[in-house]
Amino acid sequence: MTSAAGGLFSHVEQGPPDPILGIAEAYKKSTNPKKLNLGVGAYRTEEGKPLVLEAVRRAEQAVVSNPDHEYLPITGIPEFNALSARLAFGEDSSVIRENCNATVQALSGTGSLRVGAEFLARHYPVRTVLLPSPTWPSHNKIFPLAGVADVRAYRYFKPSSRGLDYEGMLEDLRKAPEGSILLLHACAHNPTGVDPSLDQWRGILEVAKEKKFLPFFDSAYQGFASGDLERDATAIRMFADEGMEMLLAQSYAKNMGLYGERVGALTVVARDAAIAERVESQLKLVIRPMFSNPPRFGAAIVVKVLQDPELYALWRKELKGMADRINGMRTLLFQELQRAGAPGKWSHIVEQIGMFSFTGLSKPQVEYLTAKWHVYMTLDGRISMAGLNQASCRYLAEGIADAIRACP
Ligand code: PGU
Repeated sequence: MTSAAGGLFSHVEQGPPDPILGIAEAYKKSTNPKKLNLGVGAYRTEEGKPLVLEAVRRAEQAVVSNPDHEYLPITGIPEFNALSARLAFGEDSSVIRENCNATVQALSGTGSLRVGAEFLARHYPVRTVLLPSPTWPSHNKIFPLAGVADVRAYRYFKPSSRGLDYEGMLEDLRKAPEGSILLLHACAHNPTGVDPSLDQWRGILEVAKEKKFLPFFDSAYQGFASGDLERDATAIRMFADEGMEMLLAQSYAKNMGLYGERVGALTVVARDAAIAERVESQLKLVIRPMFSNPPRFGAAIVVKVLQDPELYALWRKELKGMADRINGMRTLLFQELQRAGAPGKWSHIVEQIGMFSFTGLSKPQVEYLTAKWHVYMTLDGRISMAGLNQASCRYLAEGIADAIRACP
């Protein structure tokens, strides 16, 4: 078990780089002045800088001027939880009116998913989770590590049309075990940028009801997809209005730009308020030995922004501004790809929604782009649209055209 020469950990092998965060590390190491970081999904301004939203900046000042470093309760700031649930389900949702939700603060989207998955492993009898193919890579790790061991993929993306494989999806869902946990991206599907239409969501809801699935919504981009918070919550609200029990993981990383503050919420929607209260008591038992209680700074900022009508209005405006800039980059990249004569059809770039474009580039083409053009992106061909600006769209389009010709 141990090697005398190397010590107790000499058998430990080098782990692989993370498929997303590893790209950021590689980008940092590059010394080429032309390097372009399109890996991680983090908003950048036209100048390529991270953005602290003005609404967040003002809220932050208010938080700082009234310091409080006490422990939070295990479930976090109560107002944060109430406001987060209202943001997702809507003011007059029956879930909110009837207190059917147990909402707890957790460590951004990832931590919320993890707490939810562990709760399910303890209290939900079915250990099968259905994930879209492809999906955000961490989904594949979070569920089994939390004890939901049977991870299965359902068809989602159709390479030939670069759109939703709706028929394939429904076929796979109908074949899945009854009662499975069904993971759905609430909007702005990562990495494909392909969301179901309203009618398709209705179809998915019907199958979910037929098969008694437990939907688990991952909402990491509310407001980022369309620029409209309500619109981006359509699927969640449609399912909730049908009286579905479900889970929801919310992240404020992107829509408030609070990436590193790790602010998020997990909601379990139960049949009634009494059950929700018992669920909350069990969520505490998951959280307490995991991280005891969540951090307060970022969540205090979110409370201020959501509570203060002026800051809330400003936030909505800034959110729309970010979504609009991303959409502007879609149009521009599409035009530049045509100008550069990049082989193939590129309309999917403008049709996809949210933070990412799933370009359709192959792994060798991506590797070529990184090696020759210093463009850093995930190997599945995903690019973060927010990493682009007027000048880099042209550079990227020329690089893509070159990569496709070099590695057909
Ligand atoms: N769910 C989805 C669908 C996501 O895309 C992300 C972030 C998360 C959850 C988790 O975000 P939190 O930061 O934990 O709130 N995905 C980004 C960010 C980098 C990463 O992989 O964590 C991305 O680039 O895919």
